Amino acid sequence: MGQAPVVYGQSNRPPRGDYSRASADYTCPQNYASYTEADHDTYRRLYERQCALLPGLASQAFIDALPLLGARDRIPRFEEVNERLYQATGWELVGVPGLIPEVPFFTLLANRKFPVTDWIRKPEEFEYIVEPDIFHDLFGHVPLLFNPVFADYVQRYGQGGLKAEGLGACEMLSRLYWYTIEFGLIREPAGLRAYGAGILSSSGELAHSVRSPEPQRLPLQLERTMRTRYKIDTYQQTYFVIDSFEQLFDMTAADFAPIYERLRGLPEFAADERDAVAA
Ligand code: HBI
Ligand code: FE
Repeated sequence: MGQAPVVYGQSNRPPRGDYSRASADYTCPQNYASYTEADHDTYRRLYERQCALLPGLASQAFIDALPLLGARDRIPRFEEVNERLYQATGWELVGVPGLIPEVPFFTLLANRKFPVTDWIRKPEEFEYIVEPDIFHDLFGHVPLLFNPVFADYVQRYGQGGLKAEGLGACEMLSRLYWYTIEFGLIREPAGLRAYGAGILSSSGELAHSVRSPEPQRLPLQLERTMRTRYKIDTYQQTYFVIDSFEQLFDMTAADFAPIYERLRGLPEFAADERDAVAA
């Protein structure tokens, strides 16, 4: 079978993944034997560094679930994580060669399958990589899929995505993904914490998102969030803050079609456009 490679954003480099291995739904088996000792060592070093940064910055729900990933010194086998994950919330990880088109992506989420890129960055990319690799997907996204409420939100997001596709509203809905699942902040009893995968898997943005005075932090509000553009290759200049994962889930109960209609006629906000009221 094999699929055409997919590239997002301004990247002009060919994507890293081997899309020729992907099935019609863009999934491919995790080729565990293909990982070198250098790959396992890169995973171990990324895991170790990121773990040391979590206290006081990462959501407690994330910190509590992280050990469920299993191995810290080697790349985990997806089927081993799935034994625990499927028991916990009915989700399972599926391998993908990298970023995949919107509809296959939404379809996987709607079926409680999370696409995890199956390759890892090179040692020289330790500090930063533009495309999501296995460390971003596994370390950043998977632990919170063990949280029942968050797991239900992600499935509902996928279902919403398939509807949005039919309404030409993918861009608006992808902003909700970006400002929650990728770069969301949450107010916990101990204070402001990060729960977005893009933050949790980044060595620099974790402290920046929670502590820096530079970015604005607004309460998550469906319409403001869906109208706010984002940048993919810098720290975020706006973060949206929730009070609980239940709030996220309850928000997706609404039918978004009338919201899309209303927003279509309104101007968008730049990623750094300030609001009078901050969170
Ligand atoms: N593909 N593998 C993968 N991972 C993602 O997070 C992803 C994707 N394709 C599309 C996409 N995210 C975004 O456009 C979402 O906002 C829909
Ligand atoms: Fe991601």
